[in-house]
Amino acid sequence: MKRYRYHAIFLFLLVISLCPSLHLMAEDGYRLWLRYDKIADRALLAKYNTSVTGWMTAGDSPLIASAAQELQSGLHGLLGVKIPNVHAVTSHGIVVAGTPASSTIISSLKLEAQLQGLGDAGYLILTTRHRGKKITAITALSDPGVLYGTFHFLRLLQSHQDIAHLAIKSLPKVKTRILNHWDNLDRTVERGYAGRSLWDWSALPDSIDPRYRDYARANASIGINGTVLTNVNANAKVLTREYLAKVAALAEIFRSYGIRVYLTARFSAPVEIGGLQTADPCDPQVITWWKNKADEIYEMIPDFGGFLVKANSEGQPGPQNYRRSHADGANLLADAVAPHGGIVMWRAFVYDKDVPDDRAKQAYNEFVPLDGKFRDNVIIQVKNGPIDFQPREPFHPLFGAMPATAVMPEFQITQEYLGASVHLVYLAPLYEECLRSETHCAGSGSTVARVIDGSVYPHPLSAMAGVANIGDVRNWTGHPFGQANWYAFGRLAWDPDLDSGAIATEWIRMTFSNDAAALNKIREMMLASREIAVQYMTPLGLHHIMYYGHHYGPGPWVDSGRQDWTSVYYHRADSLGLGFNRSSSGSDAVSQYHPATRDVFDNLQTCPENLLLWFHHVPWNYKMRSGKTLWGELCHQYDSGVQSVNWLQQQWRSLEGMIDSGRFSLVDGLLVKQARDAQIWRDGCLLYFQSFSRKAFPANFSQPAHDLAHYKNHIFSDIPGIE
Ligand code: GCW
Repeated sequence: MKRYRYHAIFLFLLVISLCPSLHLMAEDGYRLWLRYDKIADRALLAKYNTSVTGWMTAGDSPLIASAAQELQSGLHGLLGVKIPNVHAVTSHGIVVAGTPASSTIISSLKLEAQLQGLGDAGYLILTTRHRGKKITAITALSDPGVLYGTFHFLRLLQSHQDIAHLAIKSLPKVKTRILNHWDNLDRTVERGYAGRSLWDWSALPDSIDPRYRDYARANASIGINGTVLTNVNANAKVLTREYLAKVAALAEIFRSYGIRVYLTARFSAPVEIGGLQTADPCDPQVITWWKNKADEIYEMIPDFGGFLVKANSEGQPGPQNYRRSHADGANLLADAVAPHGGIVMWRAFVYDKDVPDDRAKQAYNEFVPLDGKFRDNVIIQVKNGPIDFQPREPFHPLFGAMPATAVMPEFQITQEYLGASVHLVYLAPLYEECLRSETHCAGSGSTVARVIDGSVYPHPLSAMAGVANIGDVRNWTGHPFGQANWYAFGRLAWDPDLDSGAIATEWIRMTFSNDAAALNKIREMMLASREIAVQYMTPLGLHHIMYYGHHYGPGPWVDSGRQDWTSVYYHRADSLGLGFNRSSSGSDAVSQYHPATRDVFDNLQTCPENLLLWFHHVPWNYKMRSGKTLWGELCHQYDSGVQSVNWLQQQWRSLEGMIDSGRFSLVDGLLVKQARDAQIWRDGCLLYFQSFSRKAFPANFSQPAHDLAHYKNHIFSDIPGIE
């Protein structure tokens, strides 16, 4: 008897371990927004089952193979039955994916006029007829377009949309939609909070982690078409032949998903790995070295995208080491990759502790005089704001200020200054705020989005970069809601005019639930979350007052070390008031904006209150629009931030049972930490600023539990990626 019992238990365990659907129930977040679980709504399922009875793809490229694989697994999963791969349209409901060149069915539809202008990535999804049979055509002028259209079509099913009468046309407004990985060759990730780097350099090129393909799939599903594999604080070793072979292996996989590989180029590489005495961009040997290096790379990776460079910034080498300009440096590399169609993304994130001027002004001062001096295959990569990925910054004044040069934005997806992978912060509203900002550079309507997509000043290149939040933890991003930031970045790079609420809706439907009650609650949380973080971290335009080094907790008291890395440099608290005077009576950073914007920021009365302390040093008793004094408003902002995190917690708890238990309890636990640390932000910052304002906390204000010294000594020892 006993023996049989053991057999039975063993058999049961074996079945469990082999049964895929039971694995899926575990819901560990690995599948991201591409879950393809069977649709539970029977009526909807019945409708879909008549609209989709078979599928076919045309063409034999790896991209089309990826589209076919996606249709096969996606339709099977969502509809709960195997949908046949057919070779002819003999019934209604066939999905036909291909280009007019690859598919006779598509070419017979005579879609030339509609396909015009779709370029190499746009697509159409049409409900139409072929020989009397109703079909869904997913078509484009190129194979990447077919793949993007396929993902869009599956998204419609995943998010329960009507697919009976489709007439969708979509094309990207930005050409290069690219992730920047700050991944080091030892698999540590700078500002990474989701485990180690995905790239297993020691195992490459011989072993290929299946995860590489899943990474590429996820990116392609949101339109991302490029990835910079290595940290901008670069290691020249990645440019050696040995490493290039590893890079080529990754490029091979990513190619099937339309993703090109890029590398960071360490400016001193000719010295470090080339044996030269100099890296001077005007030295003939250096020019030849880069040219040969580029030739070698393209011989191994024919579709290599190009280089991303951080030069003369935070200790990185660059052309200024040789008294040359950023244009000399960028053009050196641009000339090397130009014969192969490569590009150079040259970062404008430069500032120098020895330059006495306001750090916020330095990039503009450095780059505007170089406008027009860069090659056509150079694009200047500018952070969204003039300091450094803060919870709120005004848009960078370089947007719209270099009409003769292509300029691209760099957003941070990883939450360096926004709570790492612990705080629930949906970043699309931050990206959107920057993209919709009016630069006024060419009259009204010249928003940052219009500048970077080339509609204000046309250029051959356009691009948008996001610093990735991805690592090798099972759910990719640590915080389940970090996935939404990756998703939103891709969607906005495709179309910078998308609405952050609409993007959240798509993501929630695919990732968590199509149930209206759950959807609305989660969306409400997401859309409020960024402003909540601003409130408990850096309200009213405060910035860069994070803890020294790790940037997770508060550190307004940081006052030693390199001056432009201290907090006191940025908040300028004193007995009179608070804030950095960047108005015309101060550092005059305002004058880097177009006069229409400058005047608004310059005037205390018209400056938006959410940027007040960014641009002005404001007296403690200054009357805010709420009627409170600055001090009273500051207390109110920090306090409401904390209360709102408590609200986030309650909202989330009310979702129990509406979403799977795995992700429910993970987020629940993270919110506990977030609430605790938001309270530390509030109490630490207010106690510190109180030592300048010398004012009492408002009536009914809950007093900090400890004294200032306690907060100054708080160590955040349990934050992933932070020691
Ligand atoms: O925000 C700062 C970060 C650095 C980063 C740098 C940059 C990669 O603290 O870690 O270095 O910006 O963007 O170059």
